[in-house]
Amino acid sequence: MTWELHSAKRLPGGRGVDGGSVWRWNRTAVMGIVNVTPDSFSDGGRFADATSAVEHAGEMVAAGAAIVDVGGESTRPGADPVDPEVELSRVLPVISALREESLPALISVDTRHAVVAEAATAAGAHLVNDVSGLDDPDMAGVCSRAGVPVVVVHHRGIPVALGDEPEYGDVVAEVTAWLSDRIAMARAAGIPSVIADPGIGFGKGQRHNLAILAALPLDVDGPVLIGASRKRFVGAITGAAAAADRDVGSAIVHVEAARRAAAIVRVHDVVTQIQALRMAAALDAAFAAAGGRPSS
Ligand code: PMM
Repeated sequence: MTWELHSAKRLPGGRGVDGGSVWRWNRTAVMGIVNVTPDSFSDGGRFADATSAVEHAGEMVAAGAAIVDVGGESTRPGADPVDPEVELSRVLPVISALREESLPALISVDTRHAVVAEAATAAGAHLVNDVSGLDDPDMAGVCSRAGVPVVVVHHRGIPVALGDEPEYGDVVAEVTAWLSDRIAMARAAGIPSVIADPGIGFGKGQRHNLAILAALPLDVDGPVLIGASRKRFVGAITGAAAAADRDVGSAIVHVEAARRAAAIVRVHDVVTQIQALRMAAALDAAFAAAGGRPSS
C-alpha cells in the first residue's frame, strides 16, 4: 500500500515537485499528539507550556513519529470552547520553535478555526487537522490558499457534545457518505490532498466506534487516519479508568487499523505504538510465510 500527500509547501522528507512537494509512505505513519492545553483529558495538561511541548514533540519524532499534531483546544466532553486568540497563543510558539529546529517530521495543527489554521500554516505548519471537518466556512479557502493538505474528521457536536451518543441508522454508511462529501468540498476548493478520519469517539458510542473499525478500510477516496488513543471506549473495554493507562488497548486498536490499511494513526504514546506496529508487521510476515493467520 502506498499513500501520498501533495502540498504547495516543501514537506520534510518529501520529494520536490513544481516548487511544492509530494510526501509518500507505505507503512502506517504515526502522528504524535502534542496537546498544548491546560485541560486535556488524556495527558492532563503536562505539555501546556511551549518548552515542554517542544521537548515532547522532539522525543516523539526521535521515537519514530512521522507527524506531530499540535493542538490548543481540548475536545474532551464538557470542555469550554477556546477563543481562537487563546488557541493561537498556545500553538504558534510551539510551531515556530519546531520549524526553527528543522524537526524531521510534518507539523500538523489541530484546529477547527480558520483563523488559527491561517496563522499556523503561515508560521510553518504543513498540515491542518480539522476536527470539525471544514465546518468553519473559511477553512477550505484558508487551506487552499496555504496549499496544505487537510484532515477532515467526522463528528457530531464539538466539543461539548463529544461524549454524547447520538443515534445513527447505519453508522458506517452515514460516516462514509459524510466524509465523501467533505472530500469533494475540499477538492473543489483546491486543497491539494485530503485525509479522511471517521472521528472515533466524536459523537459516537462504543458500538459505533467498533462498527467503524470493523468496516476499515472505509470506502473513501484518500488515505484514512484513525485516532483511538486513550479514548473512552478503550477505557470501557479494557477497564482502564485513567486515560494514561489506556495505551496498550489503544495500540491494539491501531495495529488492527494498520492491518486494514489505515494510513496514519494518531497517538499519545509513540514508543508503545511504534513497538506494537513493528511487532505486528513481523508476525504478519511470519504468519503469511507459514500459510496465513489461524481463523478463530
Ligand atoms: N481526537 C481528538 C483530537 N483531535 N484529530 C483527529 N484527526 N482524529 C481524532 O480522533 C482526534 C483529533 C481528541 O483526543 P485528544 O484530546 O486526546 O487529542
